[in-house]
Amino acid sequence: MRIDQVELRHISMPLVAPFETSFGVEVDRECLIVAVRAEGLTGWGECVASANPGYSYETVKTAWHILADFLIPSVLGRQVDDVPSWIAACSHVRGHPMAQASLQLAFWDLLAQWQGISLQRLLGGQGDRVRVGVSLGIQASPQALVERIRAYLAEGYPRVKIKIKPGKDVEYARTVRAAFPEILLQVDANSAYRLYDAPTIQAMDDLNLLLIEQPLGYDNIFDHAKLQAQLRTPICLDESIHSPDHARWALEMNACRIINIKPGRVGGLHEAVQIHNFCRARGAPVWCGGMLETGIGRAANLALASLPGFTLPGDISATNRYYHEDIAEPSFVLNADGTINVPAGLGLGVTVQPRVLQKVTKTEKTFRR
Ligand code: OSB
Ligand code: MG
Repeated sequence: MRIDQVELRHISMPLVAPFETSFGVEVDRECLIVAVRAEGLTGWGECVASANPGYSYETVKTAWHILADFLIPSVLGRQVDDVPSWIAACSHVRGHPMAQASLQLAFWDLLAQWQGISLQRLLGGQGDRVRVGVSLGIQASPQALVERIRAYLAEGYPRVKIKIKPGKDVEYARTVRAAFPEILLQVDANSAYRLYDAPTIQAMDDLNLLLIEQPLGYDNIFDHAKLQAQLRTPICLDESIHSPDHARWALEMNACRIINIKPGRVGGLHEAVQIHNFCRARGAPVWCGGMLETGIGRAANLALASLPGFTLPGDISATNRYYHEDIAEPSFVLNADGTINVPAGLGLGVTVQPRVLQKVTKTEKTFRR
């Protein structure tokens, strides 16, 4: 395939409700959308970098810079027929995994369409649906959190994740567990603690949590190994895993027992599959994390989460948990069995709606060869 044109857009989508984590509150989801055109086809990608560098050093503006000035010029006009060649063409850029992953996703979508198959099939996924959960932001009080969880359980979500931060942790988790003694429950600290906070983390060790996600520093695999040795509950790493090597280091160091795989955080779907394969061979469970994606990123996450090693429910909720109106159709709905269907159409299997896309676009630029 000869890459003819790339379009880059900075979009802003209003969330149905503000999403608060230990690093801040998001009211509108800002991200980048890329469209890569070749052979009369269009492949779509989403860059999950946010407006602020709270989750990752990457932001929509750093990703725009890396894409516009380095990555897009290195693929425009080129003949690229497989993922390894694409990665080789982009490998001169160090870091910036979210920028890399967005362009790589558009190429995966193109490649699947070119081959006349779904992204799920190209990735090696199986089955028509995946088990999912819901991730709740920090609420004003433990009781408010319990009520929101009650509503999501009534909708049919089979697994709940709550965000925690210092001062809104043990009491919140205990109240939720007391209200719902049987549910699949996990907590996510988004790097809000230090090793000397181990007693606070240990205070949640008897709550029968599925896992404790990223309690310590985003760049600190080492101290997670020290903390895991003091806990029965598995640690799951999110922010600390930026590449297949990080996943290997973390498991070999016993810094975690579970890995949250987000294609954007690890540089792309190719790297996500590599981490999945490595963890599966070691018997370590993985699950697909989320970044409040639009229908484009959500479709890709569903395809990825259908690989056999994704044995825990993903942070892939129904469209209406995030947005009143999405840029791609059809929207994703929760099935009665707590699953969401994996798109079966060509490529990503969703259709971008130009009218909605235009409405949410802040800036756009077209790159031609
Ligand atoms: O840490 O998993 C996280 C959203 C934005 C940034 C980081 C995280 C999250 C979520 C939301 O937990 C998951 C979702 O998309 O539903
Ligand atoms: Mg997380």
